[in-house]
Amino acid sequence: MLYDFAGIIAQFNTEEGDFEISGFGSGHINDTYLVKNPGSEHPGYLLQKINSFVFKNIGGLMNNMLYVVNHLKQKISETGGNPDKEVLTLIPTKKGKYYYKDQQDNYWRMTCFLADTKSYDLVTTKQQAYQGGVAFGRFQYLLSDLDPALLIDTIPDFLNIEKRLFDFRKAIEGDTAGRLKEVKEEVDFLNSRATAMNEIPKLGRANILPLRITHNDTKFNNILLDKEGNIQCVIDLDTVMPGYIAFDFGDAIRTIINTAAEDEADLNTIQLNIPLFTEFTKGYLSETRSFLTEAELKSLMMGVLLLPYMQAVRFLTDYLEGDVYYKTHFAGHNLQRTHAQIQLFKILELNKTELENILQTEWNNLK
Ligand code: ADP
Ligand code: GN1
Ligand code: MG
Repeated sequence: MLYDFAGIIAQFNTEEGDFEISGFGSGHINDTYLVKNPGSEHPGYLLQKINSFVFKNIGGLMNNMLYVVNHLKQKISETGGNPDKEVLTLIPTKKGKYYYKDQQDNYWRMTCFLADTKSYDLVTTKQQAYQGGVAFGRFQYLLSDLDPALLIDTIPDFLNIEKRLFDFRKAIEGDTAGRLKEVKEEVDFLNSRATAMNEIPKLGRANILPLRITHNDTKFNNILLDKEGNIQCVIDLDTVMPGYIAFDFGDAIRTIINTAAEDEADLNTIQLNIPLFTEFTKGYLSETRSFLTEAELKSLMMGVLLLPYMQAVRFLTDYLEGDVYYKTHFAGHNLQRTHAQIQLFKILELNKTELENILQTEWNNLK
């Protein structure tokens, strides 16, 4: 679809210019564009069309984002960091809002483009894994004194596995795309693990795990590393809301420990890179040890199994519903993603004890 980019950009308080627009990034939800004025020293902007099928309350979402970036900027300034580089900067519209709704009901926002940074879909080095741990651990730490009650749930029950399984079962019953007959084996496998995956919500209800402000979408390409390969900025703040810290740990590990892509077709290439798990854990615990409880430490491994499992449930639900949620790039993409996540989950299950031991050792090393 073609948009009136010049008209959209003109709504925002940017520098003047004859901008060039190009598609950017590999996110599954929003449409992202780089907006650059070729004649200018200015690094440019990122323009995003926020997915309003996925996010039903965009005013509330942008309010959350403002609270979060303002809080992070203040904390980072206090500790001598550079808030312009280390935190996303929202560009206001000329009317003083942080998003613009066009005549076709598309919602747009702009942030400063962070030049000389890179996001990675696949993690290959120990430095990247360690920096990922520092990034998400520090993110939780810096937000630990922001009142969770200030934030709305931008997607209600987003990482609530009980609700995800409820939706999965509805999709199976509805079978609206007529695909259930192809995926009986996958459905049976996921159902066989459903009870075991309920630990985190149970511990939460029993007040054994505290609700904190978490990122909730910590796949590795949601951080930007600088030229030296160190963490610069955590991005993709649409899902920052109250959650359990094991969600962030588990979803980051999902993308870090896997030697293959999230949607890898050749299941034999999906293996665990355990040294990367150790590095991420070291970085993460170094930032969170001051507030993490024993119960939370124990919950981290639950998150490591839960997040790939939940991802498989979500991809298969979308496949059954006819690919309405995630961007797909070919027919059967959501099914291929499901297979890859189930495979990852199965190997994680087999290696559970070894990973638990690493977590405990790294925790003891820090004491
Ligand atoms: P999505 O929700 O679709 O994943 P993201 O907010 O993660 O959207 O942005 C998509 C990609 O754009 C990121 O993975 C990253 O590569 C890039 N990106 C996002 N924000 C910035 C920024 N401010 N500066 C540089 N690159 C960015
Ligand atoms: C989506 O937006 P993106 O691509 O960073 C999704 C995450 C999934 C992820 C799987 C709002 O993240 O929950 O874990 O795809 N975001 C939303 O790759 O649903
Ligand atoms: Mg993203």
